[in-house]
Amino acid sequence: MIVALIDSGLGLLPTSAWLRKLRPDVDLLLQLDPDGAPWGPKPEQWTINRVVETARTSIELGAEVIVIPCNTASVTALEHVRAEVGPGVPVVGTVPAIKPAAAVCRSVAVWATAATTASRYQADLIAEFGGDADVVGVACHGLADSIDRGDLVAARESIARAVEQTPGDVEGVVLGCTHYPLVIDSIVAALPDGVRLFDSAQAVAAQTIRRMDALGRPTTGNGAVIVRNSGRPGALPASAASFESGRILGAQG
Ligand code: DGN
Repeated sequence: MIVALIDSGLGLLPTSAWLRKLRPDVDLLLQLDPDGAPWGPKPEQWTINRVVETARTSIELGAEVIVIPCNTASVTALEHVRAEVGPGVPVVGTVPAIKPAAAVCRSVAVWATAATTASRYQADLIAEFGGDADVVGVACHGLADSIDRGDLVAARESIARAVEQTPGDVEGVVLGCTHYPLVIDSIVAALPDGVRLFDSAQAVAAQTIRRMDALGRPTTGNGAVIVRNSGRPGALPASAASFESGRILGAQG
């Protein structure tokens, strides 16, 4: 079974690594978009068109399950993708892990792209799952883009600006953009000791497995990884190797 993962860039790696760990033989189609990235600052309709088109191509290439391991694309385009592919193809989205963070922390900052931070979807998540916690959104301008470019210096500057906007008494930071776990060491180093981090990659991978199994078809494959950069067959960008992602890429095998 081929599972397609759609993101602007390297943000799909943490989720693909978990999928690979949980189901070593599943075939993964990684759809990256270097021509269109970053998606965070793009107009909503542009992102909807891009993600729907990529989902359509993924199915033409044999994907039976679509995963959108990207918060920006999920909060913007998830329902449009579901409408496009119909009920026979499971579409698994990603949203910031506000619920688990607010369950155990009194003060939570949600780091994400400008699009996710400004979205109605995130506001609704905070209203529904924020409970008694103080939950604030912090837009991390340029961080996903720096990660895709392999520019760790610029990434650390973005992280420093995010820390400045984060309340001093914060107990939990939600990594509400799937690129951010790729610079987890820099994020941990920039935050006060003891701040807990939350991200969605493992939960999204587990939900994907449930949806695969529910199809009732064989899920075994060859453990292949097929990379397409803006629709062109290709390799993972060289920057994938240059980040604090050794554990993540290592898990991917
Ligand atoms: N990885 C995407 C997310 O989770 O929002 C960010 C995409 C981008 O290009 N900014």
